[in-house]
Amino acid sequence: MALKGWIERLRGRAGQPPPEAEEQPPPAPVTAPPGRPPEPAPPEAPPLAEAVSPPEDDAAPREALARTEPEGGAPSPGPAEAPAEPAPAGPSRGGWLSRLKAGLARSTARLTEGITTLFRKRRLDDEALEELEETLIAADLGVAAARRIVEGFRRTRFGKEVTEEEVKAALAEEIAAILAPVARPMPIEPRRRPHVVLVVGVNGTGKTTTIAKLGQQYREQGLSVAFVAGDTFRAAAVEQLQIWGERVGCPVYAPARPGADAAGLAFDALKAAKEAGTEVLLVDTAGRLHNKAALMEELRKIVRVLKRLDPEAPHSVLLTLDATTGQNALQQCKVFKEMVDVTGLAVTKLDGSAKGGVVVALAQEVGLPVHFVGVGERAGDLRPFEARDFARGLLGLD
Ligand SMILES: Nc1nc2c(ncn2[C@@H]2O[C@H](COP(=O)(O)OP(=O)(O)OP(=O)(O)O)[C@@H](O)[C@H]2O)c(=O)[nH]1
Ligand SMILES: [Mg+2]
Repeated sequence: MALKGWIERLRGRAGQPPPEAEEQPPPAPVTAPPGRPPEPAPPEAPPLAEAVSPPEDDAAPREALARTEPEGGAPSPGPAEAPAEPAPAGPSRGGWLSRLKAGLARSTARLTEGITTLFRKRRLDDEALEELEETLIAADLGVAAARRIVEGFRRTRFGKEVTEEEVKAALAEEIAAILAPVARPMPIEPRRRPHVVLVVGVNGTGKTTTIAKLGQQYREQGLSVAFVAGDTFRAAAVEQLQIWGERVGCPVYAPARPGADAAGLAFDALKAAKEAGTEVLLVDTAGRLHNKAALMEELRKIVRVLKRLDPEAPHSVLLTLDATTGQNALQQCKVFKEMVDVTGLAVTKLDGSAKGGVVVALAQEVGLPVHFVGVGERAGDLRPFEARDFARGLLGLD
């Protein structure tokens, strides 16, 4: 089809009613060929923020399936949300542990400062345990977890003289015991073709970046991956995902125009991904919590239309939480669980936060699986959550 006709068709599609209003599922807006498999990301690509220009005309119709290959040419500034660094391959386990520890440094400082002064040459008496409980609450572990940990200390170490190192090691053990039940990897079943992951969360919590990081990691595992730019109202959000798609070699299903129906896009994208035999489909969404009712309706509608094509989709609903928001993350869990069937969490920005202890509160009080933690903007900075590593990292232990 000639380009002009194709764009006209896209424009026409944008004005159609949402898919759930129709008796039959709507046709895919575009029959863009699936094309050849994506190329791996260039190992030495320029910094992402400099790779692509912002769109000149936000209102211009876009392709519904955009395959963005890395381009040459002079770098120019990108959208504000674009990550600042390229995405290298994931670090070794040793490298990751030191990165995790470094990322958690601010949280560690907050937690251990109190402990250091508290337990120097002291017996673990009632007063000391009370102070420990306060320290843990101040470090965002939450009242319930703090109480549980202190009770553990009371049972096993009450009245004994303890060194600072002993206290830290024992705390790490108690914390790891709280975290262990929620430390579960996100199951991906490529045979579903595609396994659909709906990524939800409040604005700025790291949805888009998490999608990009996961996309890169799954690609490195040899899976075919595509993204859906479901935050359709913000042209910059679509652009940000397209930049990432280009970088990590994943096709991006984008709306025909800003503001197009997100559920319609999700439906069309899943249909096209099925036809293309894509193994993992990562769906970005809007996070406008200030209009909770509208967001709930939008997310539920996305889920409903996905189920028309695959009754089990979305197979995962990943909620991203920004660790810097501390206890607010618990509230966000509650709100999003009301909206959609959240299956697991990704806790981001632990590197910028002194509130990493909130992961313990989440484990104790919410109990949803914690699939990933993020300690930076690079692809390798998002890793599966491991209870012991995290607990020891939080205490600054190797
Ligand atoms: N330091 C740090 N920054 C992160 C991490 N994860 C994401 N970010 C940054 O946080 C900012 C927001 O991330 P996005 O992925 O755009 O968040 P979003 O949820 O998609 O935001 P909206 O699209 O506005 O709803 C970006 O600048 C990311 O680079 C992390 O683990 N550590
Ligand atoms: Mg986003």
